[in-house]
Amino acid sequence: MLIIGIAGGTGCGKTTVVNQILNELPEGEVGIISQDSYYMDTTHLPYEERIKINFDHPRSIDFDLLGEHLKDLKSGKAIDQPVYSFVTHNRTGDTIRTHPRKVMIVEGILILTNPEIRKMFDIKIYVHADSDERLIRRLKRDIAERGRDLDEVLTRYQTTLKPMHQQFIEPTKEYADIIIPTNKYNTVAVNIVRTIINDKLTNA
Ligand code: UZR
Ligand code: MG
Repeated sequence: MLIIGIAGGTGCGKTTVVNQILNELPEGEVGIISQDSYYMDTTHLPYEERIKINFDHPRSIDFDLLGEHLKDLKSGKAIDQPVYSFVTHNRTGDTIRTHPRKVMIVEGILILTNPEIRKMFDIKIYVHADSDERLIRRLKRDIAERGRDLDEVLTRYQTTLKPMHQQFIEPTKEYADIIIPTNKYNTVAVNIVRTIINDKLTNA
């Protein structure tokens, strides 16, 4: 099994890169694990407390569970990936059965911050877009898809997203094997990644 970690700040284009890679590989050979599924269980907190959580800090992620799940997958076992709701800011209680695949992609802003998790990746990718690009994308997405308004998104960006990005996310670029620039749609870099994956798959 080949485990690929894909990190990068909010709005950098991780999801686009993941989809581009997926489209190029044989169906059924790739599985996806999203960091979102591994936000800590916050059932014990009331909603008013949950919305105050700093979701851009590494301690908001249940890396122990993610690590266990990656080990299980590596040893051929299926896992039950928790399903997360951005509306309630909590796990829904549902899970998705995720079966081991030849290639597993793990994506999320903070996934390269944890040393144990980093060790489990065969390929580490950091997706880079300029911070103004990322803010524009984040703004559009949060307004269109998550029911936030302009002021709310900008305030959160200044008070939380930007400082957490500088403190925790950007420094993990150093651990990356490959940095993909995505200020523009980037097919060349994705083709290179696909070639590496195919090469590993055929020589595995
Ligand atoms: P991407 N996030 C939420 O908005 N609500 C939650 O309940 C959990 C996470 C956001 C989080 C982070 N920050 O910036 C973003 N906030 O999801 C990461 N606030 O996701 O890489 O897709 O932008
Ligand atoms: Mg995303």
